[in-house]
Order: sequence, then structure tokens, then C-alpha cells
Amino acid sequence: MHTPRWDIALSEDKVAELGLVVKGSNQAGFLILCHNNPDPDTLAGAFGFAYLLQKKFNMRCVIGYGGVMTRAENKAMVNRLRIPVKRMRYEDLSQYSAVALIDAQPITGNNLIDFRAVSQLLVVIDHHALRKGSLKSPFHDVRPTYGATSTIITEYLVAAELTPTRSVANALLYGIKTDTNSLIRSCCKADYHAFSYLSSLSNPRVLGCIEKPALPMDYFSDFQKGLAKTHIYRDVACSFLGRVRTDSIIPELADLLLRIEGVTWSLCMGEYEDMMLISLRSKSRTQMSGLLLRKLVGKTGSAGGHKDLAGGQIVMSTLTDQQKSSLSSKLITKFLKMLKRENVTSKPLVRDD
Ligand SMILES: [Mn+2]
Repeated sequence: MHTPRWDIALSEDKVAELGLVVKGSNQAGFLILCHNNPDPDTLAGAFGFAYLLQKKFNMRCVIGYGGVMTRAENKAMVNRLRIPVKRMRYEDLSQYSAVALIDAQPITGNNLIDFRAVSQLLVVIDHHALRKGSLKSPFHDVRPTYGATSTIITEYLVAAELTPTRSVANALLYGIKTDTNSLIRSCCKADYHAFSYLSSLSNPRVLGCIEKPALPMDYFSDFQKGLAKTHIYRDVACSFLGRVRTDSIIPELADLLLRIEGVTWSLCMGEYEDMMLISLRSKSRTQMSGLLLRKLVGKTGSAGGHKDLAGGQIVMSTLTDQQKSSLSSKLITKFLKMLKRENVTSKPLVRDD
């Protein structure tokens, strides 16, 4: 047994409270729902929470997400750690009378819970800013000072006197690592403690494989196209790649474009299956990427994220051909307008000389 050396009194109270809610609900099973386009923190949080519900409360669990899983790393995480996660649509939710939402909050547009499904929502655990809708759920634990939801879940496991399996520990450690950019972005002492606790239980070799997965050859064609299609509008880099063969190129190119000297914003878009995938990155100290992207996609799509990064999607099957062909340029124009850069002239990133 690894004895924690940090204060988890709140989590001990919360696990006791969770026990009452779970037992009082008369449910045999839970749907544990990640946010759309799941990242490692929501996947790890859901995986760890399923472990808690199974081991401590003898509950059956299904882990689900909406949207698409991009990034080769996230797919490698699910495969290597054998996280039993299912892609779902809104209609699938009706099969479950007990839902736990992890690393997200209700009716924010970045998960499958909407007004109709809110009564099934028994548990909300998240580290984003508190939304009023969460208070209606019988159990809610929202800690905006925490760098990762995986940290909250790690504390729950310790409070429940459960030692995570190697796979669960690997997942939670990777969740904390990615959400805090290796403990340098918006984290608190609890994240350091959880990170150090999990390190002793994890397998660095497996984590190394997840962080640097093999990439399909198509990735490099998409990459080249993405660079060629990037335009710089003063301090904003925008790239619309058209149809892409690998979905993970969108967030990864957005990360890279933000590193261009003098660039404060990067917006990257591409069509994959029947969706327009959008990633936004920012170095701005004043504006919130998540809010901006939600405003950008409006009611036509869904989006979510943090201060410095956000992801979203627009389903294109409902659009007319004309709407489809003008969508990317409309989004770029709207985005530049939102940042008050609409009159800035653009130049291509890559020169031919
Ligand atoms: Mn998170």
C-alpha cells in the first residue's frame, strides 16, 4: 500500500458522499462519459473512475465518448492500456439511467449531455470553471485550481484505499502530464503529489510508446499540405487543409504553427469523414480559446477547451454543397473579425524560392 503524503481530506469526504449517491440510486451500472473528441485527461479520468466504481462499489461500467478521437497518441493510449471506450451518439444515451460526466460539465456543447439527458446525470467531476448546470447533479466535484481531472480521480482511488493497476496508473499519469504540459501549465500542489505517487506505479517504457507512436505515411502528406496552405495574418496563423487522410494532423499542426515567431494564435481546419475538424491554439493572456472557438462554430457545431487550446467540429452532412465549399473561408473571416484582425493582409508561411 502506497501511503499518500499529501492532504486528500476533501477527496475522502467526496468518496464517502459518492458512496451514498451510488447506493441511493439503485443502479447496477453506470455510463461514464468523456467529453467529445476525448483527450488523455478525460480518457484516464473515466478509466480510473470506472476502476473505482467497480472495485469499491461493485458497479458495472461502460465508458463512452462523442465526436472523434484524433491524435495518434490518444489512439495508442487506448490500445496500449486497453481502455474499454466506445464511441457513442446522443441516441445511445437513452439506454443508461445513470451517467457520470468526467472532465466536462453538462450543457456546455462539448459532450453528449444536453437538456433532455440531464436527469440521468448523477455525477460530474471536472477541473474546468464551474458551470451552474453541474450543481443540479446529485454529486458534483469541480476543482478549477487542479491541472487535471486525473489528479482528482487519483485522490479518489487513494481515499478509497485502492491501488491503481499499472494500466490505470499509466493512464492517470499520462492524463496529468498532457493536461499540465508536464507540470508547467496551470497546475497545483495536488498535481505534483498525484504525479509523483503514480510515477512509482507506472511503466515508463509503455508511456514512451504512447507519447511517440508510429505515424501512418499519409500523415506526412497531410503535414506537407498543411504547411503549404498556412497563411499568416500578422500574428494569426490559419491553415485549411481541405480533405485530410489522418485526423490527428489538425491538432498537431495547430500546436506547431503556434511556435512560429511572432504568432499568438493558430487556427487549423480540415475535413475528415463528414466533419470539419477545428483546432485552436493561443499564447494570449487575455482571451479564452475555448470560449472563442465555441463562438466561432456557433450552433452549427460543438467545441470546448481551455485558455490556450481548444478543439471543435462541425457536422457537414446537413450542409448544402455551397455551404460546404464556403465554410472554411467563412470561419477564417469570422475568426479574424473576432480578433479584430479583419483588415490585416495575409502572406503564405512557406515561400517557393
Ligand atoms: Mn482536463
